[in-house]
Amino acid sequence: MSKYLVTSALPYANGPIHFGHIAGAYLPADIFTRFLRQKGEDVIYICGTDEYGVAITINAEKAGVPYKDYVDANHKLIKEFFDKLNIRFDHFSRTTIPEHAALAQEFFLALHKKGHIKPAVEAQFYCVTCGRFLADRYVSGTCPKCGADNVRGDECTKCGEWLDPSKIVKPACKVCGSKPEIRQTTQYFLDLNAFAPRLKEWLESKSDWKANVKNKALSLIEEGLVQRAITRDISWGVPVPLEEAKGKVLYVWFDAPIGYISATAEWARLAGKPEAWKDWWFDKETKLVHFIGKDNIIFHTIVWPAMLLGQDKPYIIPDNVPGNEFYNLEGRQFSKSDGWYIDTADFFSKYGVDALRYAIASNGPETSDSQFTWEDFQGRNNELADTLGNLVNRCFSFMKKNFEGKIPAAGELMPEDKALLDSFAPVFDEVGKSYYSYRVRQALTQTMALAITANKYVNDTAPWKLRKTDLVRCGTVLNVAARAIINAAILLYPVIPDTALKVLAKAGLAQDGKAPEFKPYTGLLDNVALGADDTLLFAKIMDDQIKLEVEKLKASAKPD
Ligand code: B3M
Ligand code: ZN
Repeated sequence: MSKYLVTSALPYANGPIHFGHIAGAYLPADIFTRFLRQKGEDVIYICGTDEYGVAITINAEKAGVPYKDYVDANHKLIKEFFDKLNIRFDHFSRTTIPEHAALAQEFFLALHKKGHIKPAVEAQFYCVTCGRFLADRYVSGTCPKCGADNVRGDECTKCGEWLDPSKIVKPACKVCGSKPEIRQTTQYFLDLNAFAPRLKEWLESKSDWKANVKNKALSLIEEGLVQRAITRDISWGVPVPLEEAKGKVLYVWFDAPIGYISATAEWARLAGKPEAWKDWWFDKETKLVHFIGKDNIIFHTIVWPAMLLGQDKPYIIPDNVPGNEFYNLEGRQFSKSDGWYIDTADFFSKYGVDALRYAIASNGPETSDSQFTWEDFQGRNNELADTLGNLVNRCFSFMKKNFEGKIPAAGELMPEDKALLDSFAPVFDEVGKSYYSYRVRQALTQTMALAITANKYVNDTAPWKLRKTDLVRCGTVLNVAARAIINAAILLYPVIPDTALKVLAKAGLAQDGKAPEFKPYTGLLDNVALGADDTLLFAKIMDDQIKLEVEKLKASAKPD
């Protein structure tokens, strides 16, 4: 048994999140942890909202709402969205809790004491009209690295580069639009280069990482790590814990990853074991796994590990950083302000959560960008309806009608029965390997192959014909089909948990909401009473419905 501490990138408490975020950092982590629980591994899944930073202050100011009220409302909104999607954290915290600030300051001081953080005078944009330094996103312009227009000051959304806000080309104040001037201010800089050899060795030892993540991290080290300011002249954030730095706060990307630890500490405290977080963060056996989108790679593979290595306490560093590519909507980035989005309340009033989880998981941006299209969603939903849904429905309703609501006992097994039964164990092996190596798409292809085979088995053996000619054989076939259904449900649990539990309950194997063990089900099922629930698992989605959705999207879109 292994010990896993799984996290997803802390979403900014800055408005609703969308399916693109879900596909990148949340659903893959939820699937992974659900699978680990099925395997009986020791696992906790930790997340929370990232509540500081200029992305937030700008929007709160625009809305005319105090920062704290703004993040409170968004924290709630985001938490509800995760609940709706069945993303099940052990704890969902926030970076504005007091223990977070204390820990972030401790991190800063440890690095400062060792000489890894030093003050320096920096040239920074200052807006004369607004009367303030333009930290991070208060300035926008052209990316000095890739040339993309209209990028924010601290990170290029196009190439993912961590930018020095004073290096932006054609700068403009985000608030008033005027051209800022350069002024001097003292900031504190983290010397990443001091960690480069250790980071390089660590990264090179990771043979099981995704190539995109590992290569990106190594190439950043190759290019040479520059010192970066980790403090800002704004009022919203964790105060820099130095007498001489009054009025400055930590840069959000310095405090945010510490949120993984403070959230674990809060989880432990709320569970009445305030020291228990150390069993995870100080234990060399813990596998720390950070699920993120590709725009966060530098922070999780360079900055954050360096911050951990620079502490006096025995913190672990990441075991893996499964970074995903981007997930778009019909060829463009999801964007509510551009009118290019899906109204989630409306979506869930019409379509099921599991159909969405399945659609995203089977087409997730694991190795390259992918996208939600209405047509793809229809296809995936209908695929579930036609394979799993159809199989479950026709077998169980047939048993209800003809076998007094019980799974008939199996008689003598024919070669085709044995072939199907013998296929379960190898499928569990393959699918298990896929889940362990973050290949959800592959896991689903392997699982659905079993469902397709089982459907074909039922078509070929035609129990509805056997009922009139050979009732014992008919019962045997249904019994074997029921075992296939149960095994498919167990395999699909990480991706479509509610449906999987519903199927098991229909088969008379209710789990009380618990994750079914990830191993081939070998029970004989003779005369097991089926569950009472007769509802269909998935409703098919018709073409005209999809046409309407696409028209609605196009109508709400602002020009590209
Ligand atoms: N909030 C950025 C983002 O949502 C940031 C992640 C923090 S993870 C420590 O993309
Ligand atoms: Zn201005």
